[in-house]
Amino acid sequence: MKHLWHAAEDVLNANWTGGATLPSRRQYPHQWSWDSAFNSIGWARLAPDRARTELRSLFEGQWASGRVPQIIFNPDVDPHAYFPGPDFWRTTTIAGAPPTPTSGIVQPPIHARAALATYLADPQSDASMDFLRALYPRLRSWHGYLRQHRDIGAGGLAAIVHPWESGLDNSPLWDHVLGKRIGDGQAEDYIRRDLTHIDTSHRPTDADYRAYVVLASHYRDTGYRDEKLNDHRFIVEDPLFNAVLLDAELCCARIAELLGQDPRPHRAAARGIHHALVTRLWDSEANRFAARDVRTGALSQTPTIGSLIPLLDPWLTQQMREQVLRLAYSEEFAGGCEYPMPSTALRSPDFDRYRYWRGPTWISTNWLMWTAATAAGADELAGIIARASIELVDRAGFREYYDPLDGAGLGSDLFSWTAALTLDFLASTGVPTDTAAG
Ligand code: 9WN
Repeated sequence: MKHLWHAAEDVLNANWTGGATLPSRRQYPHQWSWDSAFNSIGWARLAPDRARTELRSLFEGQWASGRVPQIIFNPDVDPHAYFPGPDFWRTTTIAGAPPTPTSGIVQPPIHARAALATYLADPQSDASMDFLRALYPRLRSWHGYLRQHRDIGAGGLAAIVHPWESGLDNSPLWDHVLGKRIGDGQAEDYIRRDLTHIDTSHRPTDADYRAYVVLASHYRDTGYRDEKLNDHRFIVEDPLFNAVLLDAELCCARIAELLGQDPRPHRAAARGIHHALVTRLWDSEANRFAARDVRTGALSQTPTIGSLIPLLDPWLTQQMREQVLRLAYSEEFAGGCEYPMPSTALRSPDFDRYRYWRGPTWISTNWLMWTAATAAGADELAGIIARASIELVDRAGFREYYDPLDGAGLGSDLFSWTAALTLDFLASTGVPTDTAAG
């Protein structure tokens, strides 16, 4: 059996196109935004030049407004291999969008953290410094887009306007908003391509998928206009997205220092997000972070992995940090299953051990939670998460997600970010790679 490290390397190599890494060759044959960031964190451990190429190619798809799209379409792939494809989004007709077709929505801004990791993997080389210098203004404009154009609720947070923008697409967090505003709304004709290779019970229901299509086509038809509250049926301030943005600003502060530039605007931006996060998204009755429906101000009721990721915020009060950790260790998450961290609380009526983002454990959110726990000094939790992640991959291969109860692999296989982040877990935790069998 191959060693885990080499097996992960094989997955990344197999999904590498020469300029980017496909999340999975069959299910997701294009370049995805936050996948690219996670993948570059893995490439940084193997071949920093590929990590640089990955992030550079992603930012070639950036719009003039600073928007970094969720998908950069691969021109060599049949445009109907994935739905919604380039014909659906029609971005090349939008002023300021690149000539390469992209989607029109975004994903969580992990990129500054990925850029920093990429630089730090090879800090002595000119190529690495050139990379950082070239990417920094693009990162600034990306965060600027989110902070200015996406502060639709005018409270200092970046709102998402589609569940796919959360990265946790089918989370129960969105059920309430989708049900209320979309209901049985009519969608244009489409064929779901996401069920071709995956068990339907692991993917979103048809009703959820229809709601996604209704929302996306509406956003497209308004020309991807952001600011007007009434343009949107779905506007949510999500704790994971904003905690990641806060962290990204702090990473930019570090990047600015490395480049001899002023880090203070980034720290001030991070502070502002911190303030908004704790005043708008902390549910003081439930003692956890929640997503906020900007239209009504209502906070989401289901505890999810997103309730915990704001542990990334270094300025949380002691009381908030303790409450987050209590929930993380509880029977709802790490304390209630063999293979944490489940994406939805185990005792919630919304928990589904198989269905995408409604229960399964993902290596991407585990990596974020491990990063947050490590930064918060919660070493025991960080250790639990790292061990569970490595064990899952070791037992079930590089799957898209896993059953948190028995560790079975679900969704696509040979999945890139699972391989990439496994490399980072192995390298950071010092697990001997020659004993971890893959
Ligand atoms: C839509 C590529 C992406 C991830 C998302 C994950 C899934 C797409 C889909 O796959 O979403 O973006 O078709 O289901 O939810 O986080 O970036 O891996």
